Amino acid sequence: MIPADHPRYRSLLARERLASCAREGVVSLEGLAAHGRGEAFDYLIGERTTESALLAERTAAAMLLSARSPVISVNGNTAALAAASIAELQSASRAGVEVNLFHRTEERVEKITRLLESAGVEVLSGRAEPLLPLSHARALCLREGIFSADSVLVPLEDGDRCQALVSMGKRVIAIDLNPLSRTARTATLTVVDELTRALPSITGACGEIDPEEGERLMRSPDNSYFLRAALDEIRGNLEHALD
Ligand code: PTJ
Repeated sequence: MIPADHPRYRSLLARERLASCAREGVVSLEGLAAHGRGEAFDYLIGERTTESALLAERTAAAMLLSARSPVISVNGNTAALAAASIAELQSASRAGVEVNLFHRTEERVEKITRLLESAGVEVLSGRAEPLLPLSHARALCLREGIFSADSVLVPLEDGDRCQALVSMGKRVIAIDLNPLSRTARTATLTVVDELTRALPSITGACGEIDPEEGERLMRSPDNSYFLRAALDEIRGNLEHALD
């Protein structure tokens, strides 16, 4: 039981949630390590949504709204931390939701699907086929889902798969606290923000953007602008860390 007045309450709650989902087999053990890396970068970024991340989130919303067939790719960590936010983003953006795992087992796909459905997500179903230009299970996805999508939102993606999606001509929106990761550098647009802050912000923007702003956002600065802005933010925070 985590005391609500603990200064790191939110962070401890997220850890407890991930640990319990790991025990249930929803989150992979590797997912716990990935979360730790995310926490470290969140510290450096100041555990808040920066101005440039906010612009990236509005741009992500514009990209989803203008997509012909947007899909949100959900892994274990995302389902554990943000199932309800995925449901809200799905209804605001009309995106399909596909469970797509790095450490894939059919049992985990099933458990994550059930968790998402209990939060109100409509999960794409069908037989996954090896359709991505990758070896092993990471190539698997749904023909009517990620394979046919023109835009894919990938929270916490692996760099290889992000690269594979981009090489297939898809617009890839990543959510990744590490602006130096291969995913962050490869994606069409990277939102450098924590998942549970980024998703509601993208959902909110979906409800606010009019077509004119949408078009303007689509001409937004390119991905390297957002990565540089995040690195500048981190540099500034480090310079003033002990002030
Ligand atoms: O559930 P599975 O089997 O699909 O596995 C998922 C993981 C996350 C294990 C898999 O995709 C993986 O190995 O990811 P990576 O390559 O470790 O990348 C995860 C990235 O997400 C890292 O750059 C972290 O900094 C970042 N990250 C971790 N937690 C968060 C985050 N970014 C935003 N919000 C977070 N909560």
